[in-house]
Amino acid sequence: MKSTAASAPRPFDEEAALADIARLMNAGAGARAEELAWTLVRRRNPGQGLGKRPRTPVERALRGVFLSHALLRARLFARAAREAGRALADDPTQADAAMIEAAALYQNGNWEEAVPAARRALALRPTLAPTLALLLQALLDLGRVREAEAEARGALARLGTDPDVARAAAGALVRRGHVDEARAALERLGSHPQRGPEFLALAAQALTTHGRHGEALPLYRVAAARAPRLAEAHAGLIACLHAQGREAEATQARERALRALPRFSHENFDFHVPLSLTPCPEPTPDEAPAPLDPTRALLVNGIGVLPARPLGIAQIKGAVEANGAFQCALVDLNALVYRDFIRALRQGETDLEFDGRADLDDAFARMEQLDPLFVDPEGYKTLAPRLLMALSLTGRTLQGQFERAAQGRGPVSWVVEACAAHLLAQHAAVIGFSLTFTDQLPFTLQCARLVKARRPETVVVFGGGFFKDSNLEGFLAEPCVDAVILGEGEGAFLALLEAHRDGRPLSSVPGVVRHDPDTETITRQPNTATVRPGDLPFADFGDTPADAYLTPVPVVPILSSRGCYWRRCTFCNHFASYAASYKAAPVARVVDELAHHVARGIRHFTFVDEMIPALRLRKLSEAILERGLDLRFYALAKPTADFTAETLALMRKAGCVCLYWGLESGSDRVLARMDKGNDVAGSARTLTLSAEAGIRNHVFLIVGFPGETRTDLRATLDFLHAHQDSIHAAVAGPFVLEPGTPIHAEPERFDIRHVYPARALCDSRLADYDIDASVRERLTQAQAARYADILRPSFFDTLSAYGPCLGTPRDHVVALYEHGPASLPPRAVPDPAEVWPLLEADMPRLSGVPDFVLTPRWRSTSAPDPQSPPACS
Ligand code: B12
Ligand code: SF4
Repeated sequence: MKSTAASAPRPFDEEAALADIARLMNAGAGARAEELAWTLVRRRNPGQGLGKRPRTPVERALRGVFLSHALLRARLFARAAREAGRALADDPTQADAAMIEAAALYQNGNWEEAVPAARRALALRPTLAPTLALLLQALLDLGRVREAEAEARGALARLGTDPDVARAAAGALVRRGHVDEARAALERLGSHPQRGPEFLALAAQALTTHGRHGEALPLYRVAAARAPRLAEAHAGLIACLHAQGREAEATQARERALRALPRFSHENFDFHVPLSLTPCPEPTPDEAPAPLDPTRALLVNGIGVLPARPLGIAQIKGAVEANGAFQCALVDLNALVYRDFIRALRQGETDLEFDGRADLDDAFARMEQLDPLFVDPEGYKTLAPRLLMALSLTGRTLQGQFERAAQGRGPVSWVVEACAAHLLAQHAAVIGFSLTFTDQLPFTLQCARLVKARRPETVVVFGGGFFKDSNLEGFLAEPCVDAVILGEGEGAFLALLEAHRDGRPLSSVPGVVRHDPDTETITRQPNTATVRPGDLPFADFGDTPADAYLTPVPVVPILSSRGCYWRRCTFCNHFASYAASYKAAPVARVVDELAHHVARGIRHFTFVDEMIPALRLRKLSEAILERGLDLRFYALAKPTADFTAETLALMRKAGCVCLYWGLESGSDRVLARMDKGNDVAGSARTLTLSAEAGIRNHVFLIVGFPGETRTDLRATLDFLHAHQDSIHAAVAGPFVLEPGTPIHAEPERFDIRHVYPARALCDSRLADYDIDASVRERLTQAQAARYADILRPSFFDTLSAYGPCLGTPRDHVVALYEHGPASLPPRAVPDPAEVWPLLEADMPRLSGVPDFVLTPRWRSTSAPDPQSPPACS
């Protein structure tokens, strides 16, 4: 008998075929790709009499849809857009091709061109909700807000009963602050037979963007009652109850959610923590709110992932208050909220229970007391992961909430609500939000929106290293943004406060970039208020909470120079921060600042200059010693040959316990391509001398620099192994292609065949790239990421006697190296030959810092829930 299994035709795999088409196109086998695409067309359209080849322009256009779709999925955006454009030339009525063209243009960063393409697609098929969403996003990101609003309103008027269209249009109106309009459009769909509850939850979410949690609550209640498995409704309900301080009810709501969705708490982590922020008293309807004080400003550091003393705003506070006319308070919300979360976790003050809470509390207590176990390498290896667990639990909880809200998938968190109330309670006329890290963006924007919604007369300004002069239009057009200040803030922020006090337009202030809503244009003032580091008042950390930075001793960052003296490394854009200049404060002035902090009880410092050259470190050390200051510090440096034994000995004597060296690679070929300015032999000499002087050497390394081969990588491992006695930790990560770097400007010079640009709000995202793989040994971007992941735990981390967590937070290093043992215990650094085969092994992604699988348990309540409506399905 014939086996039916053997004869049964294999099911056609469309997904695989699309991937094959992209691969063939990429390999230059266009004719075969076209054949395969035509096969797909024929399979999708049986019985239509389609021949072996497309015969008419309409048929060619159909084939073009599959070709361009395959390219879009393979992230070959420019080619996808071209292919879709060709299909449209063959058949101008081909809506799918128009949709793909718009998506590809948008993804490729061609936002301006994506707009007419999306309009063309929508003219062909008005119900293309993803294309409408893309059109609105592109218009908003380009700052063309009036057009965006008109498109959204037009779509609602024409197709407001189409759930997907309504969702896209209402999302744009929410972003523009038209909350009531969006709510009305969404609530209208609340009676939709299947998706009604989803729309009630969306209407509620819109209300929370303006802090109207009280009004959102009943909508969430109805949504959760009608659709008990709708996680967004439960999450929203809990967040609103938290925002109103109704903790017992929030606990009951969570219990209901958990009954309906057993994995609810894993995916919507939200536990309540008593925050020590000042609440802002709600004015009664007939009571006028207290007037804002025009001589008072706040400088706010938004919530991100790791508390560290915010130097930028401390510098601005020092400079503004030295002027005498204004009071400028620092509010490090990141530190304050982390501190409250961690305290609550340690003391069990939350409704969350998890294994190892006692160990966690013990680890923090030992850190705070500089316990011998904490500074001992073996002890640190046990305690640090517990500290990190608290950080990770807090960070993931908060970021998860902020990101869900940013993506329109959840309510604005009660934490944002509490932070905004804390800021408003201070009645400052101007609030300056600082952004250093990308991960601060979701929180900062949500918080600023709430502030502006409650007190529209507050001037809300943004600044910080995150902002570049590109893709700013959409951010500036946000209703909550009065201005962005680009570049150094000391002089510019003071000038802005003066302009506001004197009633002058903000657009006249140096460094200010603004969106004019009437003309929809951007006005820019060059930042002429730049500063000479030597003339600046000292950074003022007076308002920062002493106990919130997770270090056993207070550690203060110092910036002795701005920019980089070298400015040549081809992978780097740091030097662009200060208009590509290098400004160094006189050594005496830097030591004055150190002495100023020492007089206030600080002995531990981190020099956060991009790089300090050897001669300057020598002079700084001499001056510290002359002044008789007893301190400890680390700094960043380049392992050049001018670090002599004498210089390094002086540095050690002056308190330098650790240097972070930009070693980058153990291959001279790679170092030359980086234009690093030093070679492997010279680096080895410098590291040896530094270790002999008693300084601990931490090296930064890049895995997969474009054009780096496996041989080069192996040379790096061999170098580290051979010099392990003088290397005390290695911080290694895969190469990232950053806009603004020489490699990004000239990729082909670095064997990069194709860059996939990505444009994002305010900033360019890191770009993906393809390496020219004509040399087989070259590492691709994916290999670099994988190799870095494998080598971190198996090799790089073994160089640290304190284990993989050393450096998170990095400020630990100065205290550990001061109080830890004078000689470190031996480490087991494996022979590179042993770890090399791991690179080929088929293993899951690994991470050096342990990841925590949390098994939260919630305390339950037996109290009845008076507000709960009867559940119905
Ligand atoms: C010191 C530093 C750190 C410190 C802490 C910094 C801090 N304050 O929190 C430590 C060591 C902890 C650190 C860690 C990391 N860092 Co770091 N770090 C820096 C560094 C070298 C200097 C920052 C600094 O203090 N500069 C000095 C101050 C005076 O300048 P400033 O902050 O820009 O402030 C001035 C202006 O911007 C402006 N300004 C600032 N705020 C405001 C507000 C208003 C209203 C106004 C008007 C003006 C204004 O005025 C200020 C004075 O002139 C920068 C590189 C750089 N050149 O910026 C990278 C940098 C910020 N770090 C970076 C990264 C990637 C990291 C890490 C993720 C690295 C890693 N893989 O572990 C970690 C994680 C940190 C985290 N997410 O929590 C990236 C950030 C990229 C991004 N967009 O997110 C940077 C830009 C370096 C880079 N190009 O790669 N970092
Ligand atoms: S990597 Fe360091 S030394 Fe090189 S240009 Fe950048 S900041 Fe300067």
